[in-house]
Amino acid sequence: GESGGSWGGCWDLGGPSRSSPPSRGGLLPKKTIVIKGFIPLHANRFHINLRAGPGGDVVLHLNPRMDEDDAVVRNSFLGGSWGHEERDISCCSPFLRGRYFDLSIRCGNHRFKVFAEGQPLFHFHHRVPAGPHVDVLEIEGDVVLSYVHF
Ligand code: 9QG
Repeated sequence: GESGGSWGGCWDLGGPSRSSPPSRGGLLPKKTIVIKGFIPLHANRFHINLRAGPGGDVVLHLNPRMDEDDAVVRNSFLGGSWGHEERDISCCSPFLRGRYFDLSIRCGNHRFKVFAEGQPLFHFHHRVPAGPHVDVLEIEGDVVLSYVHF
C-alpha cells in the first residue's frame, strides 16, 4: 500500500483477519514497512501501532513524544494491558518538530529492527510471535505522512 500527504491512517497488511483477496500475508518475517513524514511545529506526539487484527493486540507501539524531551517510547498492548516501556535509542530522536523523518521497520525472526535515515535506531524484541496475524498498521497523532509502503 502507498499514500501521500495525509495525516494518520490505517492500513490492511493483508493477513487472515481480513477477507479481501489477494492476501499480502500480514507481517511476515523479513517484511519491511517504510514510513516517511513531517512533524508539525506544534506537534506533541504520535504513534505507529502494529496490531493483530482490528482492535487486537498491539505487538509494537512506537510513540515519539516531542512533548516529553523527544522520548521515543516503545511498548506492547497485549490482552488489554500496556507492557514495559523501552526508551533507549542509538542516538538522538529523528522525530523533531519541524523536521522530516524516514523510518523503516523490519520484522526479523526475534525482533523488530528499526532504522531512521538508514541508521539503526533501536531493536524491539518480539514479546509475542510476529506473523501473518499481525495485519493492521495504524498511524495516529501529530504527524503528516508523505509516504507509507509495505
Ligand atoms: O502512558 O503509555 C505506552 O507505554 C501511556 C500512553 C499510551 C501509550 C503508552 O497513555 O498512549 O503511549 O493508546 C494510548 O493510550 C496511547 C496513545 C503511560
